[in-house]
Amino acid sequence: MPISEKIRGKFPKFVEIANYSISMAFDLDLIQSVYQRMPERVAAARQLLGRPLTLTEKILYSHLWDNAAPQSFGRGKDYVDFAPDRVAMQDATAQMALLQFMQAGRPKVAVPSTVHCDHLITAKTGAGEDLTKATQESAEVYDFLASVSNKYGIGFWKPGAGIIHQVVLENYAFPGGMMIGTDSHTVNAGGLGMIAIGVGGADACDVMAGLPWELKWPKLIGIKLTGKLNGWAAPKDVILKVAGILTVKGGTGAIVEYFGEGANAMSCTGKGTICNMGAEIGATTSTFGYDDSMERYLRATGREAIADAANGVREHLNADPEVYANPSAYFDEVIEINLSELEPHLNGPFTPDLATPISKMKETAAANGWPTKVEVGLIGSCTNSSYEDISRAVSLAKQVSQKNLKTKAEYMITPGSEQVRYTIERDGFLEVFDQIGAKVFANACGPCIGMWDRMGAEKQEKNTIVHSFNRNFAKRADGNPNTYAFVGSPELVTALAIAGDLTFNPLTDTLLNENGEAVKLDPPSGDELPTRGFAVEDAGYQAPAVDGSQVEVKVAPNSSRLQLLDPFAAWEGTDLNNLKLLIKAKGKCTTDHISMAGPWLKFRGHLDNISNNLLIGAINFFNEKANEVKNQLTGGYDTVPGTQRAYKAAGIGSVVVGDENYGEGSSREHAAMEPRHLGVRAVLVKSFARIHETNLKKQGMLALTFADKADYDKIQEADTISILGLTEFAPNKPLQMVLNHADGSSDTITVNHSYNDQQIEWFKAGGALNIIRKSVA
Ligand code: MIC
Ligand code: SF4
Repeated sequence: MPISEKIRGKFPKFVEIANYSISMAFDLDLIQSVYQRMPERVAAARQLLGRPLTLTEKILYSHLWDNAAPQSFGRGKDYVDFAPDRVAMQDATAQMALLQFMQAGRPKVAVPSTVHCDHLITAKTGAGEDLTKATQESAEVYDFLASVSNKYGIGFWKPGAGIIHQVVLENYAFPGGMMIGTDSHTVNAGGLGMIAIGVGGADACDVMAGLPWELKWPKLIGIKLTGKLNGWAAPKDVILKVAGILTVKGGTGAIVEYFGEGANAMSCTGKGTICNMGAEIGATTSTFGYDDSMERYLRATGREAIADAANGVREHLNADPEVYANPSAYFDEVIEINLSELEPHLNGPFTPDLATPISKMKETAAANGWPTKVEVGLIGSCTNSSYEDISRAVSLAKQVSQKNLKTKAEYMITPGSEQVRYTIERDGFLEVFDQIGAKVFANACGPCIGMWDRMGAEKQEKNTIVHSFNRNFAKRADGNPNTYAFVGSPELVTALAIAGDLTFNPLTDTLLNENGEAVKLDPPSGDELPTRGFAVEDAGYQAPAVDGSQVEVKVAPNSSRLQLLDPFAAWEGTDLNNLKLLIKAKGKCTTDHISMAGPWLKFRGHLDNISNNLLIGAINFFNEKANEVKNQLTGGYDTVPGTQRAYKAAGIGSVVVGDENYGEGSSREHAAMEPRHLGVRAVLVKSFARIHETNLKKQGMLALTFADKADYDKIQEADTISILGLTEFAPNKPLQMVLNHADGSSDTITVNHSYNDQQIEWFKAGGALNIIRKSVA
């Protein structure tokens, strides 16, 4: 079998096959029209504000929904309507987004949109077999997505074609554009100078239905990169360092704009890596100004016409020079990083912002008792699978035989797209990886999203892995809570896999080779872009029907994977009384805790079935256990979904209480729809992550925050709760919550919200979709 077939497998055939070649640029007309209107809009905004503009402001002002009324918007205050240029969805979130879109009653999507099948492929034996298995297992879901795409004019990327963000960067992202995507790492397209933002499916549904998209006008963080990356330092280390500085909450409500000589000296795909992982600091998105690296990347990926068009408006695709000269006058916060001095970092375990420079790993790991034997090194994912990343990793893999070394850890690769995979195979890189015993998985998320059938993971042994992905929350990759996952650049991950040791510092340390000699690894080197150009035989794209009106979308009524949606009930028009506390979650509660991925991904199109994972990862404050809460009806303890289903059956609503940055992580709206479906009425926390807060609002839930964070301590295990003030629910007007404790005492606390008038309408209607549905009917 040729290596490519072993590695890639065959693309399954769907409804209709259209040819795709890499010399084709999608949506050139759209891009040209964005560029055409940009100079005028930028000039108008500059005049309005009476000062030079950042790049972010230029892109935002060029994409206002009703351009007639630009104002000086309050950063972090004003909600503003935008008209994004396009929408991207991945299979795990597209199912819910499209189930909602089908209810909107529109014949076709209003803006160019795509679906990418990447999240549902389990990595086990290798790409070929894994892909075949996934297409069998998820045939129903893929058929659904393919036929909905075909019907509504959505471009469809088949399983195995690649990971959404890599495919978007290669095909759709363009400097100065604005897009939204149903995945938090949509921000990856900032590497090509876009404002690209992760959203829940309901937001995508609005934009595809031709409605405006709302965002709070962001604060702006400027990051000036001086110097030049060299030696072992990689673009990944920039964002690992930034995450260490800003933490998982530091970017909340902000757009991060990178600039400086260091930015210009970096590859476009490296910029993509930095923007991608900006999701891990909670940033709304990150972006870079248009430069030569982006032009080179556009040309290399067959988009010469877009590069030419962008060159025509180059000045508008960067901030005004005054901004770069005096950034602190224009950004709310400015951080400066000297790339010449940047050290490789490893972030983790269990959180992406715990940054340790590699030179400090020995002492830090010892002080914390982290296991230092590296069991597996994994490279790739949407974050780090560019040609440059792979070629630099290969330069290290080659040294294994050259220096008579032996790779100590297992080593795995998930290429980001078929185009990258095909090209790296052609250039002999896969063969080099093969020689060090690497396993090449399908062009898909795989281990990054817990779709990793890792042998022995069920034994839950304490162990360490290193990867070049972006998230490392507990259990994320292999379901084992005792896997310590560290995030690093593909180069460092490769070096650590060769060494088998987390504390190996390739800058200073040596390895003992098979002859017993101490050898040093040479620093990585590689090509930014393939010198022979990219190539691909079949990229895995399928264009939609020109007229999809006759296409039928089938959902079997007894399916366990797909379920058509019923509208949620509207608000009853009164205050809410007699609500039970479902859980008071302690500490970190990410979307992985609220609606776990991995084995649950298969239910992403079936709301009732996936609701059985509601909050099963959250830690109950009162007993420090996961998935064990007091059922106030029986007085006993039960699982979270079990308890909530009992409340639902009894017609009793409930409240979920959480800590800081609740809902951090993914864009998955299941984390909001599940509690809504099961009858939770309010989520009360110390603070929210942006996408999750919006998702809750969209689904007609109450997303509330403690006016006084110390009131978290007043919540008791068997509380019965009332929410007062809803009949006068208004922007900036807090609500009251009465906590009736089991001992007969009570506390009344003030709770804040960030609902604007429109969002209050969503709440009243029982969800935003009920409003769109009404406007169509
Ligand atoms: C992730 O990285 O967590 C995911 C899986 O890509 C999610 C989307 C999802 O939950 O489906 C994301 O980041 O939004
Ligand atoms: Fe897929 Fe991981 Fe990227 Fe999310 S972060 S899109 S799971 S590769």
